[in-house]
Amino acid sequence: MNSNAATTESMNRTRVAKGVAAVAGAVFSVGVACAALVPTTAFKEATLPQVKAMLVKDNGKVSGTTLTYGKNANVVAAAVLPGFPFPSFEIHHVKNPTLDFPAGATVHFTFINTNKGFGHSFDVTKKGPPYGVIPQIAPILAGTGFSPVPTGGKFGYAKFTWHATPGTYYYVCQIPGHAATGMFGKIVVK
Ligand SMILES: [Cu+2]
Repeated sequence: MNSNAATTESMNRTRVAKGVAAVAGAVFSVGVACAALVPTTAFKEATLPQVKAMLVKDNGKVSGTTLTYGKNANVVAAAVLPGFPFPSFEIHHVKNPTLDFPAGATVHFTFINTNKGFGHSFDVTKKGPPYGVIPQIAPILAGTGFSPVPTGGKFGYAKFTWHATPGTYYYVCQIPGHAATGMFGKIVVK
């Protein structure tokens, strides 16, 4: 190897190293930006049979793409069930349904990430669409924050309770790009 070749080799290595550092920096800053946006809820792990048992606990009544609940509401949301488009939420096997609650309802949300290889969040806000690629939603009124990515036959789920006061709200996924490409739904309380 002559000295010119050695210099070129060294420059190439530097370029590759800089490229890797830039990508790592971008991923890191997206992570930090998102972490600052969301509350945290402890996710627990469930097996597939446990997930299936949780999914049937939803007590909404389906009418088209709307689910109507009573004063003691159990909402069980999943992302993303087999057969549904990525990214989306499913509740009572309906894609991104509108959720109707009576004023004063106590809403017990369960969110399950069934989407192998991907993280999601289920967060409630008054901010409606359109959403940016980095949604930058504040304030979040209630929610799960980011879920773990399912691995080894275990799926992350989290629960939280929300007291419904009259108004229009939205549930959204705060993972960059997800709300912007349709991973959200409407909540109506009256
Ligand atoms: Cu998502």
